[in-house]
Amino acid sequence: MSPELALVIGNKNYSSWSMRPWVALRQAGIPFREIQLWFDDTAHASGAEQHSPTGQVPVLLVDGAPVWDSLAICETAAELFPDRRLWPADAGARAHARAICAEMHAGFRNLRGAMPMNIRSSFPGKGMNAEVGRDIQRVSSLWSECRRQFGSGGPLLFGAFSIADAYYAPVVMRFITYAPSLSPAAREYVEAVRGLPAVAEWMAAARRETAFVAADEPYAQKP
Ligand SMILES: N[C@@H](CCC(=O)N[C@@H](CS)C(=O)NCC(=O)O)C(=O)O
Repeated sequence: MSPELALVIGNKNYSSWSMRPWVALRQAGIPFREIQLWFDDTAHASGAEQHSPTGQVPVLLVDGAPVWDSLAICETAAELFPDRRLWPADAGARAHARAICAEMHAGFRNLRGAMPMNIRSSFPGKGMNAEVGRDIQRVSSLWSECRRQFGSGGPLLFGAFSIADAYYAPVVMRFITYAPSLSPAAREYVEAVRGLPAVAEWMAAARRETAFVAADEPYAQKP
């Protein structure tokens, strides 16, 4: 019998780490209950310590037991639901997918810091500097490389949907908000991710949110 899953997340407009496992589970059709917590002005998810020893979101509760950290959550979901093929089936592609997820998980700090995820807003040109430009260049080249090597079966990084697409979905959101100039291949990938039903559902919910979190809003004043 499948375990009962509950995913604890933050604000859909801002919480890039929450978006990754939510999109992975939803796009794969894995049923889960959503528990949404709200960020305070410092972007702390109020009440998260009730669910996770880190006091952060996301957390997946598997029959009530917490699995924290977005990558651990995605790995756990892939193991619990092997038929959903959350990782590519081919071992070489799977290793590559894990490498680019780890790279996202541990890196791109300049991009993440200067262009915080803010789905409902539009800030073209904001946040750009030389270091951010280098991060964007690296994202763009790793996307192109995946598409070229592994993407022949569909429009996503490994053709069909995988955790890698969920992992880069918040970068896609940033590219829509801050509109940096992108290669045609990167623009095509942005459109493919935005068109995923789970991503569209998350974006629609993010746009309905009105909470303003000062720590995540370097380019706007509190209304
Ligand atoms: N490495 C963690 C990062 C989680 C994280 O930074 N979550 C943010 C929200 S997106 C958070 O809960 N921040 C509030 C805090 O640190 O108090 C993951 O991948 O899940």
